[in-house]
Amino acid sequence: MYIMRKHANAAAHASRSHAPYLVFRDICSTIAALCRIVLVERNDFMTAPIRIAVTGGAGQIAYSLLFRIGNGELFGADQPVILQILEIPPAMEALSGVVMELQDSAQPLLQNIIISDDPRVAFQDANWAILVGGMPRGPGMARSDLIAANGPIFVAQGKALNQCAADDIRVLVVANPCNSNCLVAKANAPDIPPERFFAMTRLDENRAKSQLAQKAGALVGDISRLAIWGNHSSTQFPNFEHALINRAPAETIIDDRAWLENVFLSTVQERGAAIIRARGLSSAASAANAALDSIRSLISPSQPGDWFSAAIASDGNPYGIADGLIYSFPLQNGDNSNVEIVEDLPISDYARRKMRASETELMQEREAIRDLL
Ligand code: NAX
Repeated sequence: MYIMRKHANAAAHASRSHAPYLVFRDICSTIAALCRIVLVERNDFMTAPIRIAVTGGAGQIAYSLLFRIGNGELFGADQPVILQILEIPPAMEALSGVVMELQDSAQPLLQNIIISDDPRVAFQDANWAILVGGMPRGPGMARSDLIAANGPIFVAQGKALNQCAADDIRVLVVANPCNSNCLVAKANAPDIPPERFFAMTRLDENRAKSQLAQKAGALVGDISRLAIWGNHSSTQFPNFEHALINRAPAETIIDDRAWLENVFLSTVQERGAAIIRARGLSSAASAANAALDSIRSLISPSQPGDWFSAAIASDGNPYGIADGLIYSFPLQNGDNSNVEIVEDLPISDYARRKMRASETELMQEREAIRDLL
């Protein structure tokens, strides 16, 4: 009896002495469950950020571009980004004002903003570099002078990319002359695979689509297969011969070859100058828009049967354009961001002459920067 009572007392004592522990355990497991819910809900924001270096951050294109990257337009609404912005010392104060505005935009995806006048800082671990900064073309400055003035900038930036960028770095050159600047950057970054370098001709493509759509009374979304061939300059060739309007050959809808060869071509080729005349400033919002379009096309599969334009290394291209240039071609993107030139397109004698004229110009530009390659 004593023994039984002793056991009963011991059991009662034991359950009494465990009670605080059990309560504590329940509280802990509830907290753990709540933490798990919070962590799952925050999972999107735990994705590693993409680092995007943008040069020329105090300039007018960047003023549109940076904010659109920060709000998720480029890499999506769940992808955090870090902006790494490069400027030259005289423009750092202006850049600090842009940074204040980026901060004041309170964009949840924009995790950090790094600014520097040293390309090695701005390109550190960058996954993308959008090279917008460069010396502008001054009054009376020949194109060859501009090429010579900008070349050294892209030597330094190519070397810094080679040294500091992330293994998956991809580079879009916007600053003019963008094809040759891209060639210089690529040549000075020997450890980065050449197929990671692009120069922007997407603004020309967008301009060309808009002109065709207006002439045909169609929507820009109805225009497909319209690529820019060659240089981002007045020798560029917006090849209307492959273009479709609502899936029909453009020439069957716009039955006016003289308009296509003359008005259309020169309007697209001279559009930048027309905007400067009208606005007193060069294209900025449309250029930033085209940079976003370019990168989106480079990171996502192309629409079946359609293509887009960017200038890439011409080495081994299927259209007989000389190797060793950065030349704009129609491109398609496969499932794994595997960007390739569209092959087997018919090239008329007329198109061949236009393609050759732009190739010749690019070879002349290359001669002007031979010592930087
Ligand atoms: P801005 O003159 O407004 O801005 C250029 C910025 O680059 C300036 O803030 C300047 O301080 C900075 N900069 C100069 N040298 C630099 C360097 N070494 N490192 C970093 N930053 C440097 O020009 P914006 O209107 O923004 O145009 C920028 C470039 O885009 C120009 O070269 C322009 O010709 C070119 N464009 C290219 C287009 C294309 O389709 N590929 C179209 C639009 C534009 O014309």
